[in-house]
Amino acid sequence: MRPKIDEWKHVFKLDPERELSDDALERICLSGTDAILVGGSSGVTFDNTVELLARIRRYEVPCVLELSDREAVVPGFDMSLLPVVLNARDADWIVGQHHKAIKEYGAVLDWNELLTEGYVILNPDSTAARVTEADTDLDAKDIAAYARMADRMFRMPIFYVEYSGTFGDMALVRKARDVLTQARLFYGGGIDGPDKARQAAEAAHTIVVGNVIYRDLEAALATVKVKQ
Ligand code: 1GP
Repeated sequence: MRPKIDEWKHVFKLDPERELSDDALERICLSGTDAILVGGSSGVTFDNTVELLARIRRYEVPCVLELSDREAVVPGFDMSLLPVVLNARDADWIVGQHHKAIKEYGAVLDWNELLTEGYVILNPDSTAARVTEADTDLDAKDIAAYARMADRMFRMPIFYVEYSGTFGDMALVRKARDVLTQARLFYGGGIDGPDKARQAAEAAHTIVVGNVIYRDLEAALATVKVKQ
C-alpha cells in the first residue's frame, strides 16, 4: 500500500553508505516513526541500497527511497521520491539527472509510486549544496517564492527545506509552510534531540532526522516522541 505522506509527522533518513548495527536499526524501525527514507548525497550505490532495504524489510515501517543517483534505482520500496533542487545552479539537479533516468527507465516506471520533492538547500557547507552548486544566499521571500513554485507552479506534493548538518531558521520555514496550499513541507537539518525536534515540528509539517542517528542513537530516538 502506498504510504500516506500527508500523515507523516516524523521520518528517519538512513544513509546506505553509513554503518548501522542490527540492534540500532531495529530500534529505529520500531521507534514509532512514520517512515524510513533511504538516501544520501554521496556514495549511494545499487548494492548498498538493496542491502539496507533488505534489512529494513524485516520490520513493518514504511520504507521509501529518495533517489538521487541513477545507479541506485532499486525496486521493492513502498514508494520513491525524486528530488528536484529548485535552487541548484547546476541544472543537472533540476532536470538533467531526471532526464537521463527517464530516458533509461521511463517506459517501465510506475508513476503511481513516484513523488517529486521540490528541494531548497540552505546550508552552504553541506555536501548536497556543494554537489548541486546551490544558491544558498536566500531570504525568507526567496524561499516563499520557491515554495509557491513547488506548490502552485509544479504541483509538487512535497516542498523540502534542507539544512542538512545544521539547524535552520524556523521563522523562515514557517513562512514557507504558510504559503503552501497542497504541498507538504518537509524540514531536515540539525535536529539533534527533542528540543530541536519540537521547534521544527511547530514550523514544518514533517520533520526529517538524519545524522544524529549515527552520532547519538538515544537522542535520535527521543525526537520521535515529539510528534504532534
Ligand atoms: C538530510 O534533511 C536530512 O538530508 C536530515 O538532516 O542529517 O542534519 O539530520 P540531518
